[in-house]
Amino acid sequence: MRNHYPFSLQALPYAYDALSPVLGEETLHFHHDKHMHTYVENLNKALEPHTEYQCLSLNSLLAKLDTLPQSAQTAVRNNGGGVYNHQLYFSTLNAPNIATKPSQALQAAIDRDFGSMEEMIAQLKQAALGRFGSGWAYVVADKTGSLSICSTPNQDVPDFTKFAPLMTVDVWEHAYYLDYQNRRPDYFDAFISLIDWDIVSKNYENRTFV
Ligand code: MN3
Repeated sequence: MRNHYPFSLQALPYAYDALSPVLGEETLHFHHDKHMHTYVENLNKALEPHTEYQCLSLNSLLAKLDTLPQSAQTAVRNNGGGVYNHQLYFSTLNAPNIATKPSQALQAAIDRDFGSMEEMIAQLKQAALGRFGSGWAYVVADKTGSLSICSTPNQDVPDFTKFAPLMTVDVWEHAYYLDYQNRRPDYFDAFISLIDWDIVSKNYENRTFV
């Protein structure tokens, strides 16, 4: 999709029932067609009066929030972050338990920085469950290729000048309430079975910074 204003809603790369029963069709319709769509529309509204910022990529806008006109900063932070986070989230999912695994390079980094895949997932889960209220937990890579876990509140994003997110988990209740109600741990455990490690590996290989 076009990576500057006017932003458009990127279609899901799979059918609405593809992630069932882990994430049901109704969840995907609400989450993508309503929640994510609203972030796209409100990001465009926030940028509409600011023509000099309309050529910037989403990552640049989010990394340089403090250079934007003050009246647009909060709206771009919340809605631009909403667009970025949901694009990453939906793009790394695939049908439950498809046979993918990390590339050699990513697996080597996981082993070096966490000891094992199980430990990386355990630390991601801890960050996801420890996030009070709404937010996100990520696996990120820095410029040297080192991996770490981080978490943000609301629709904030990691610092793109230092970190390239490889995958993320949405812990807003709208991501799981229809399927898991208040059971965030059950959602997390099932969510992990949807991760397409081929795509996460490509995100590692192609990591970019602002
Ligand atoms: Mn969401």
